[in-house]
Amino acid sequence: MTKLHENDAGEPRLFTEDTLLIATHNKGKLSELRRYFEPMGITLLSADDVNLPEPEETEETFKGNALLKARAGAFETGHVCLADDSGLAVDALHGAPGIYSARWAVQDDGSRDFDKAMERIRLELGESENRAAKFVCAVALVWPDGHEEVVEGEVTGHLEFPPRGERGFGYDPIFVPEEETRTFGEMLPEEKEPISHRTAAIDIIIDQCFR
Ligand code: ITT
Repeated sequence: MTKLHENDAGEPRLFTEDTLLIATHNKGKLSELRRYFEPMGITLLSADDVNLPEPEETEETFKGNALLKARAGAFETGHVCLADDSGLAVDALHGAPGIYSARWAVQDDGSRDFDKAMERIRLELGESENRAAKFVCAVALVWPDGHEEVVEGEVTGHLEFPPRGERGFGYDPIFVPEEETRTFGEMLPEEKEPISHRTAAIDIIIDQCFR
């Protein structure tokens, strides 16, 4: 995994509050994010706990959308807010689905079907022999007074079809990280965690703001 783009906004601010709002509506992400912060004894609130509406993701980068979500959470609730914008970038598809990873799964009735999204990737890849892909994760931390931090991490690997494994979420069943033979979907949370894009980003934020 690679940790990218250390915060570019100057001196990082330390988190000294008791409560952190994690502004995600994605249960898979939430359970992974909780694992980092629970051992620190911080009171964690989820988007559901505070009935946080889902903002429209109008930015064109992972960092932009992570900031947009974290700002919305912090300004609406008055709590320091952490948000994650992530996705799968496939080399042969010029980085798609990328920031549209969640949107590729949305069905006509608004529900999400990742079996269909994974099948779309398989179809769009066609006969291409280039199966290289990476997961990217941007994490933003925003204070109610407007101070913000944003970082990014990634994990490179390749795609395999058909999907394998019942664990994880989203595109995990088709992604095989470098130096592995199993998909993320076949790994236990404690096996995915040390190598994941989310950990790469969170490690930087923890190092900068939760020391
Ligand atoms: P929030 O915006 O509420 O956090 P979301 O699911 O809409 O939830 P994103 O817009 O960041 O989040 O979409 C990211 C999508 O990329 C997500 O729905 C997953 O399908 C996929 N994704 C991100 N990280 C992943 C991971 O670790 N494993 C598998 N799929 C992942």
